[in-house]
Amino acid sequence: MKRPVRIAVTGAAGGISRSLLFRIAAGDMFGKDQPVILQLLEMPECMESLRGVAMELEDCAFPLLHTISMHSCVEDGFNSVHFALLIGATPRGPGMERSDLLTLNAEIFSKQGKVLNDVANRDVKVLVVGNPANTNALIASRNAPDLSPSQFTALTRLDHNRCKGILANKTGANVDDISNVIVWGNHSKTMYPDLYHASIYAHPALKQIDQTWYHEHYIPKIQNRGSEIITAQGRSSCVSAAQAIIEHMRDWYLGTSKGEYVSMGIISDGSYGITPGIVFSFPVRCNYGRYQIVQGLEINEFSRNALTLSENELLSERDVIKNLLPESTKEAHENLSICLRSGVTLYADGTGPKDKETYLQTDRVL
Ligand code: NAX
Repeated sequence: MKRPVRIAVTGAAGGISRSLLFRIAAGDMFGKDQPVILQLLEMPECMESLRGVAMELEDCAFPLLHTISMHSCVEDGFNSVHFALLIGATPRGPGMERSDLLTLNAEIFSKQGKVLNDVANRDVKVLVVGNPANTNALIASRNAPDLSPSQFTALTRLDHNRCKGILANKTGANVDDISNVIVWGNHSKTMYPDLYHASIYAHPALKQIDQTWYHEHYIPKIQNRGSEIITAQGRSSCVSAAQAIIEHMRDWYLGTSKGEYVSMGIISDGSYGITPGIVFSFPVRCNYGRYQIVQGLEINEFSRNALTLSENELLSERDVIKNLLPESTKEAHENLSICLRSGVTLYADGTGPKDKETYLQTDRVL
């Protein structure tokens, strides 16, 4: 049996976690031979509810569930973790402006970034789910100077999966027969679901579907799917979000299927002309526990306009919280060329292999 890995989950008594935790404990995220230690974090007032979740986990008697611990203190909850799933966030309340939401959450995620920097395992892989996910991931990463920016990601896999599911339903194809859909940009209504590189039964998707349907129906449907679900069921997507979190982490850790792209919110290295240093969803392939942006895709004028719209939104989000972005980490976040292309994790403090060493010349993986 392998040694257990430590997984921190914030917002552990919330809607998404109630679907997610049971699947992690069942081995769906890291494999049926990987024991897990769950370090669950909640707000102090939710600890009793979290105790209920923990008792249910215990009662499932999952063979892979090594230990559960519960914390309202981040320093304890993040101690030595290999994976951190940052799901808990302040929801948008009545009368709250988007900028208020950004600021409130920025404070939570700057603190969490600092603590991860201090107490997490040096190779920790972080996924930010709590909204606004891209900007929260940026702020956590910028507050973790000793970790590589490439260790911080944001969830856009739910949007990616929505692209596949809705396309499969429309065309009658199986989800497995659809490849290489892409979600670019922010996890917000400006995200861009791109089918220009997608295929169905190994042939270009856009030759098999009506272009008007793609532009006028499909794109807005994906962009507004979250709101549509809230309107229909009175609460946001939890089960599908949990599935997306499982797949994001599993692919990052165990690798993507051969030839397949997935969408991940990652720190931009300037690929496709996107401002370096912001957290933007790109098509990536994963291998050896790392990801690499798929390069060389043609971006037509329609796509460029869509990418720019989402990029501009992320830049304006960054402006709102810029006082919480330490200057000391700016350079590491805007020059990722070594981290992203060389196949190494180069830490911001300069430790890690140097880019001139010969074994770095591989460009297989991030
Ligand atoms: P819930 O409101 O059901 O649960 C959130 C939980 O987080 C609550 O139990 C709360 O007490 C806890 N919490 C809040 N602040 C915390 C903190 N600082 N430390 C620890 N726990 C904290 O929300 P849920 O449906 O689980 O959604 C969680 C977040 O995911 C929301 O921000 C939501 O907007 C976001 N989503 C992001 C998605 C994405 O694709 N990036 C999709 C799903 C989801 O909408």
